[in-house]
Amino acid sequence: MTMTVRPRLLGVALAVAAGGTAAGLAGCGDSAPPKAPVTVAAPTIHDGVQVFDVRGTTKLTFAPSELDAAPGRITVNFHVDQQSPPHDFIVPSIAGAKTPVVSAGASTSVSFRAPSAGSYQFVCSIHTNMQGILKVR
Ligand SMILES: [Cu+2]
Repeated sequence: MTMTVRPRLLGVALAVAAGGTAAGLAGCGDSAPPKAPVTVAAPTIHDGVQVFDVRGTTKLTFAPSELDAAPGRITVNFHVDQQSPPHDFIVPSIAGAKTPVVSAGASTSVSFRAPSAGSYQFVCSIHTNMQGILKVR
C-alpha cells in the first residue's frame, strides 16, 4: 500500500514544483520580442478625416502602438519626445503613409487613405523593433 501512496504524493509535489517553475519563467522566457504595453487609440474626426496623435518615445516605442480606424482618410500627427533618438512613422504597405525622420522635440504629419479592412503594421525605419499596428475595421 505504501508503495502506491508514496509515488502519488511525490507526483503531486513535482507537479507543484514544475508549475511554479513554469510560471516563474513565463515572464522573461517568452520567445516573443520584448514589447511595450499595447496602447490603443481611437481617432478624433476633423472634417471627415480620422486624426491620430502618435509619439515616438525615448524607449523606442510608438505611443499609442495600436490605431483603430475605419476605411477612409487618416492623418497622423507624429511627434518625437524630447531626449529621444529620431524616429519616423511608416506604414510600408500603404502608399504615401510615410513621414520624414523627425528629431527630438519636433513634429510632422502625414495623410493617407486607409484601404480596406485589415491590420497594417507601422514601423520606424531606424529602429527595427519599433512597431505598431493600424487596425482598419
Ligand atoms: Cu525610431
